[in-house]
Amino acid sequence: MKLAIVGATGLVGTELLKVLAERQFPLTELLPVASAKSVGQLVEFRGKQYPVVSMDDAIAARPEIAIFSAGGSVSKEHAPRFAAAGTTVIDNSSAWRMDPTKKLVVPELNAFTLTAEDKIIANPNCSTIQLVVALNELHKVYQVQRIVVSTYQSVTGTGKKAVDQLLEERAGQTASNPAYPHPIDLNVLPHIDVFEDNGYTKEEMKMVNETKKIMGDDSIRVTATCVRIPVMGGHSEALNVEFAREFELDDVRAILARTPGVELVDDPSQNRYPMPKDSHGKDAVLVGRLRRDETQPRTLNLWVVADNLRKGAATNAVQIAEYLVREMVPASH
Ligand code: 2RA
Repeated sequence: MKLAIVGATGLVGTELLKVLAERQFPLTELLPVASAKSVGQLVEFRGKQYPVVSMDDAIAARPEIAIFSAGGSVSKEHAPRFAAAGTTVIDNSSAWRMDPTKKLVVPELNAFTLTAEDKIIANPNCSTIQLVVALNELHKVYQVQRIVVSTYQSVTGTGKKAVDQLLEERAGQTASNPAYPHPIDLNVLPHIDVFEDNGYTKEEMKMVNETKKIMGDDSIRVTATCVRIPVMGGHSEALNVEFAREFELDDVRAILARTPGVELVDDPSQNRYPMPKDSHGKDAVLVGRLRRDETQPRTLNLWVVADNLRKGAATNAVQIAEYLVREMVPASH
């Protein structure tokens, strides 16, 4: 099984290698792909050094699977080239997510929809993944009608430049190469990605549109406020969810406890609730602060935290690859 990682030297690419090794993904040959200037650079994987190869060489090697985390323009240009060569692409960018011909997959919810015809598979946005994992089983029982979500997103979601800005500001320096238009340390920015004509940011509209596509229900009403906070890893979200059917909190708790991918962390009497620092290195989506919204019927408040580089990106992509190998062993080339 040959596997290409396009964007192998970025934050998510590095996390992908870590997760692939941890989960003992059955690859026999790794093809790290990065920018032309990185070709030849060595990438360590399971104690072995692999040279970064060019995009063309990776395509020519005809890997069974290629996982992309290299931005939308690189994916738009090169994912179809891999697909034409017979490779199945799993893409972390937003390039294909809302394309009606492409599947947007969170394995716990909809991996079963995949077929051998799907040669470009979209990995959802990190903040969307943790939301739909948390609501998956509750939706089946009570039918989600409306979601109001406010996010508190870590700087690792932006990338290394943002991490450097936070660290420099935290050290009392002015950021040498800022990722944000304002200081991020001791501050919060209600601005993730770019603003659209409707006054929402692209990040907020990703949550609105991707959630409905993954949950397979365009009637679900979603409104989002996405905020960047000075945290080094782990996205948090406050969800207010209105259901079609009435619920009992004890039943909600029991359903969350059996929801695939969820870890219930909810005991305020012991100050136990999900926090970003507790999500680091974990693949579970941590859920807590369960309480009824007393201001309107059939509505629940909950707090959802996940490692945005892992379940929010790398692990979700690897789980899709594992599904492909398990269910549809790609033709060996
Ligand atoms: C962010 N979700 O957190 C976006 C992209 N990873 O910046």
